[in-house]
Amino acid sequence: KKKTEILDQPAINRALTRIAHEILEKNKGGENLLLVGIKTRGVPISRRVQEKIKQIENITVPIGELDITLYRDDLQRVTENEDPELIETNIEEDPTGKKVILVDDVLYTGRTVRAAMDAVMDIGRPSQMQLAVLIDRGHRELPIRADYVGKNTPTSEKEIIGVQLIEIDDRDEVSLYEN
Ligand code: 3GP
Ligand code: 5GP
Ligand code: MG
Repeated sequence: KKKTEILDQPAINRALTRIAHEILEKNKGGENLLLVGIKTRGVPISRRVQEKIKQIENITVPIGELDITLYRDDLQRVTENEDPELIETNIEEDPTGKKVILVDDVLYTGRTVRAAMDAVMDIGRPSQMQLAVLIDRGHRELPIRADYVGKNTPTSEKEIIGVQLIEIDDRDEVSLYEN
């Protein structure tokens, strides 16, 4: 397995700082936002963005979590006939009237994000939804795109992006793995 590093720790940090600024710019400040992290690694990413928004504008944006499990347990796509499934929702803030920003580590087919949008809309009616991802690896199967992207990383379908975050793993690193 060949490995190529895409983002190191400072690069991840800079990308998330930029995304925080872009969120504040696009939404003319941090009012009326709700960050929703998609488990597992979307959650620490959403917390980091929340912290950066706090540092920039001194506003604490509320945060929630969705657990959307993909394609059972192997990492290869078994999706041909299965979609990601909502396991658990933990969103204390009512999304109604808010601009909900979904946060995930990797955007691929878009099916996870579609499930996340459904889950949020089952709880309330956001005035708008936006999407922030650390990596967009292409291969969309739905008309979904991210509003905020850490890095666009075109991949083949056989390649896999490894995302490691210090909150979960032993370090911050994003790498491309090819067989
Ligand atoms: P995450 O929950 O932190 O996002 O899907 C479970 C985990 O497997 C994900 O972690 C993700 O990082 C990892 N993963 C790596 N490659 C793939 C892939 O191609 N598809 C899916 N669904 N997950 C992948
Ligand atoms: P999608 O539903 O868009 O196909 O896939 C998005 C979800 O699958 C993300 O939450 C992400 O965790 C996972 N995923 C898809 N491809 C990759 C990948 O190459 N690397 C990692 N780390 N996760 C991936
Ligand atoms: Mg993920």
